[in-house]
Amino acid sequence: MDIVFSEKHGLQDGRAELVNGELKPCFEAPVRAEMVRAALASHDLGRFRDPDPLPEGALARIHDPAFLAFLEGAWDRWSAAGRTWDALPLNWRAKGMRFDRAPDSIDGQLSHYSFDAGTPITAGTWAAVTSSAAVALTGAGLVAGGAPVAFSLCRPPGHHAGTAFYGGYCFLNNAALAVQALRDAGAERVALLDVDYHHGNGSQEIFYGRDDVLFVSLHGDPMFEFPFFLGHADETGEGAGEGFNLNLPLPAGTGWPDYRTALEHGLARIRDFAPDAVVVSLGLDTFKADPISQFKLESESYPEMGGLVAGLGRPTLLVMEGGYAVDDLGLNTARFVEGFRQVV
Ligand code: OKP
Ligand code: ZN
Repeated sequence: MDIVFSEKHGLQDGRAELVNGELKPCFEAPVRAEMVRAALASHDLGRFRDPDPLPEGALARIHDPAFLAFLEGAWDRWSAAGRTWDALPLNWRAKGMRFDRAPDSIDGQLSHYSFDAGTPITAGTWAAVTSSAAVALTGAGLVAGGAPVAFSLCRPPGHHAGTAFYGGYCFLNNAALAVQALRDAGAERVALLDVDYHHGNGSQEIFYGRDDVLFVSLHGDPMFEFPFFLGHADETGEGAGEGFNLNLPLPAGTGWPDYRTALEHGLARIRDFAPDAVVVSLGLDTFKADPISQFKLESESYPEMGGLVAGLGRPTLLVMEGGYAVDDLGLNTARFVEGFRQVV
């Protein structure tokens, strides 16, 4: 198995996010990817390779050009305004305020394009997120070229980023870019299975009206968990996409037996869809010791999860998303991959 990885992930190293009303060190830190890299290497789970350069126009297959231009220029505009800390937004719209035009100022645009205060833009953000996207697209190319499985060790993660918004530690939607690249390479139907603890609201928004991409997500119920405003079971798709979005929200405290039941339900829907390829948004923040999450999966759950996903028997790209219990993140990721590879 090829493992695509870039050192450039380290260029995203935000100082702080708002947690319980205090500015705290970012959970989404470079050490995460280093732990995963070390564990995949020590378990001998594949060959590491660098990403290919981003193809011209690849990001615009998913993201709005004005949003991309904003992300690319945001740090320079912020620092030109004399700010030295990370760029964070300070306010958002409520009902009755306008969505139909973007403000001109950097502060206004940070608010316009974001949905949380946990996703700092730094001097290295654009380089890191474009590198993370390249990691995903290179993995998609490997799977499109016939690999049964590939691992894109993306960081920063991507599943909260939408067509024209960032948030939840995500800027560009790596998994969605990979799905689109597989479609563009000839796959007629692609399933996107999101097992990160948080609902992949960006992925859902991107594919909500489409019947060529099935989105299936298991996550903490948005009644209690971030991102709060999307991820309910009654969101089933719209227009041509009706029936091609499956949300499986689960209660706080969910352990492996109930998780497995829900996963088997999601996998049955994917089998029924008969995709030519599968992309997995692989978050390991369902782990019992995750500091920001409330599921109770054990390390031993992950080989079984990997095996169940591999049982789909489709070419599969594994795309790294969340997981913040850094001491266990590498091992849990390696265990998922080991379980997967016992089947494939
Ligand atoms: C990104 B991914 C913690 C607040 C957390 C953002 C969570 C983003 C998770 N007190 N807010 O889905 O792992
Ligand atoms: Zn998550």
